[in-house]
Amino acid sequence: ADRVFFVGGNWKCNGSKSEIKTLVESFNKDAPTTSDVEVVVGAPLPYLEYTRGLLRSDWGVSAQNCWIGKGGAYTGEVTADMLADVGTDWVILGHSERRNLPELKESDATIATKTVYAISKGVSVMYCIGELLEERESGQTIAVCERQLKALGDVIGSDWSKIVIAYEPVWAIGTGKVATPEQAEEVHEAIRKWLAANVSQQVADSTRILYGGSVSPANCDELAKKPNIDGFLVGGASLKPDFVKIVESYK
Ligand code: G2H
Repeated sequence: ADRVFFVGGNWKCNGSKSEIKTLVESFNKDAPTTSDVEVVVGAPLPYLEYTRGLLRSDWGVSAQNCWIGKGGAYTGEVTADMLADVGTDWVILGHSERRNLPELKESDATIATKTVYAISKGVSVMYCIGELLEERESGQTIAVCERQLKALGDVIGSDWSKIVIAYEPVWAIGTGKVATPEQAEEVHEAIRKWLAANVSQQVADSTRILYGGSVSPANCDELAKKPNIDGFLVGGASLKPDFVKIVESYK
């Protein structure tokens, strides 16, 4: 399949203007210029426009959340319209931290609604799914991922061209406990089968499925060899200059 390798950085709630400047300058200098990998960095909202202004033009900028629809009396929220207006190409939606933190607890339906609205405004979406440790241990991994995919499938229709799927097993996030290439590949293959059976073969063949959860320069090459792993969503390791090594795992 001719899926362009994709690497997303998710800075989460970290950074300052001076730290972003130093980091972005190293990315601009050290990373290869090639159409063989698509790279996007996810900055906190106050820094989106600042990051866009500094970052090399062949890399995209992503937000990490947005409101479910158009603007209005929603104190503290930010719309996809606003993201697009300040040059944000992508948004990460359904990250496990937003699904599971007790203060946030976003539902499958909320995340799916956000996704459809963001796409309608021209903002592409990294749609995150993945199981909790207890769900893996009770044999529910695939069922949980399918439930999270179905929430989107129910509302999005047949065009998935502005979506990449990020499979992030929650037990592997920020824990240093990366899924083995075999564990990740098994779920990625199931996701692609789900797309073929429930959307279309064309969408199954063309949609990038990323792995996320403790991806590092040391483990990315083995994961990237798997046929259904089309890239990564990288948290902690995207805050360091050697994120470039993960970008280079497309090779
Ligand atoms: C998973 C990932 C980035 P980390 O949340 O989305 O974070 O690479 O730090 O596990």
